[in-house]
Amino acid sequence: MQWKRRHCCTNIAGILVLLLCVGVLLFISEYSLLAGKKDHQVNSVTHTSQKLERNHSMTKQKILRQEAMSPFPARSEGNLSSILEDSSQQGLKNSLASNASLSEEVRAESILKVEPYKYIINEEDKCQEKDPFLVLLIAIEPQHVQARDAIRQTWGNESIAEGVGFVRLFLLGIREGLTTSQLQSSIEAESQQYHDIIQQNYIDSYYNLTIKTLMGMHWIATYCPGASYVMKTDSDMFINTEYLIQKLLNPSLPPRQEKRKYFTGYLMRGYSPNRNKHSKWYMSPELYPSKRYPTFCSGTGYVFSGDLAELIYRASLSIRRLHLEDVYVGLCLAKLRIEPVPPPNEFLFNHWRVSYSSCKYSHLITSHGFLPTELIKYWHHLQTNKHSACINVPKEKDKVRRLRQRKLLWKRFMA
Ligand SMILES: *[C@@H]1O[C@H](CO)[C@@H](O)[C@H](O)[C@H]1NC(C)=O
Ligand SMILES: *[C@@H]1O[C@H](CO)[C@@H](O)[C@H](O)[C@H]1NC(C)=O
Ligand SMILES: *[C@@H]1O[C@H](CO)[C@@H](O)[C@H](O)[C@H]1NC(C)=O
Ligand SMILES: *[C@@H]1O[C@H](CO)[C@@H](O)[C@H](O)[C@H]1NC(C)=O
Ligand SMILES: CC(=O)N[C@H]1CO[C@H](CO)[C@@H](O)[C@@H]1O
Repeated sequence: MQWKRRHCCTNIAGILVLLLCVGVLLFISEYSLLAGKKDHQVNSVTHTSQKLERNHSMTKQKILRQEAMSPFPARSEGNLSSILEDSSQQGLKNSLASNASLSEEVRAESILKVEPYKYIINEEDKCQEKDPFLVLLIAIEPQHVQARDAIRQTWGNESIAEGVGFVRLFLLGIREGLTTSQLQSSIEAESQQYHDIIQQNYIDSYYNLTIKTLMGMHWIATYCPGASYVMKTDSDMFINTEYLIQKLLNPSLPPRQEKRKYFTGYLMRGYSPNRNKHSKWYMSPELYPSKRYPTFCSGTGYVFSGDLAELIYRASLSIRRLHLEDVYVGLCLAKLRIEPVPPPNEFLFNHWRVSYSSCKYSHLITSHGFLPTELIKYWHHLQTNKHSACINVPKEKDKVRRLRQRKLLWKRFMA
């Protein structure tokens, strides 16, 4: 009797569980069908592109390596190029606006194809052993040896984040002039000593900075595609690399939580092209007819996830080259429909010089306009004071206030 009842009850319970399962299954399939329909287009594109980005297989690296050697970069690689082409129509509307027709873009691309810049100095094996967490790409003119030395001693010192994989690379073109060969041989000696220089054979000038940035993107995509993050910056910057690595990027997160298609820095939103011919930032209406630039990040220092290097480089193959490097990267991002994200707070990235205090400098990432000697001085001050950098700040404020009050009292008393 008891056995029977229990048996029948378990039977009923079993049936109920079964029904519940069927119901849940039906619900899930219905839901995913609906969701699938709604986001179908978006999903299929982002999904394939993500898959491609994560696949840093040897074959892909080989293709890119061949590209670095051959004068004509291989164009089609799986579906990445078709994705770019798909988005080009939309990207064009967003960024280049009316006058830059597709045929013009194709022309620009063919120009790029026939003028590849060969590596004169390269560090092909920099990432062979281990994928670095952060690669610093530092734009610098060949003759600025002192600045390179200051950076090696300060924010570019690889022992700042030895365990996590931190790579420093200086980006160089070549210099024209009488002393060229002498300079070149000293650069080669420097490269032998530090192994932190890459150089291509374009003339190193302000107007060629975009080429320099693209060299960096190409290098990451070709020789270091597994880098988690990349920062592109300049030689006259103060970079708090420790804060950048530990606080903004955080190497202790598991790889799955690392950011993808991430781009941040000092955001320049809604800027119009400068039409004053005497300005350093002049942009001719012929080159860029549109009234506004897409959102871009100041070239003084921007940070992005490693997956973007290849995407930006490939997007650049079909975007007419503009000399304003940061605007240009913004155009590539617009074409890829990737929006730069604001940093967690507005004080982190500065494209001007922030007045020095160890408290302020222990909580920022970039500050602009430093001579090599200043860099060394402030860096060492920050290193010795960073652990107690902000302790005395409120006290100092109090002191100033008390002094002011005393002065006021004194003035009243005297009056
Ligand atoms: C990566 O690419 C290789 C060859 O292109 C392929 O065999 C492999 O399945 C791909 N892996 C993933 C995860 O897509
Ligand atoms: C980098 O930092 C380490 C440790 O602080 C120091 O020993 C080394 O000399 C520094 N490297 C340079 C080039 O200054
Ligand atoms: C940029 O580099 C190329 C290649 O060396 C050179 O032909 C061109 O004149 C340079 N442009 C400027 C503005 O320096
Ligand atoms: C594009 O710009 C050129 C001058 O650079 C001009 O002659 C032409 O009419 C413009 N085309 C359109 C569609 O605005
Ligand atoms: C090489 C490769 O994977 N090509 C595929 C790209 O995507 C289209 C559909 O969009 C497929 O048909 C191709 O096979």
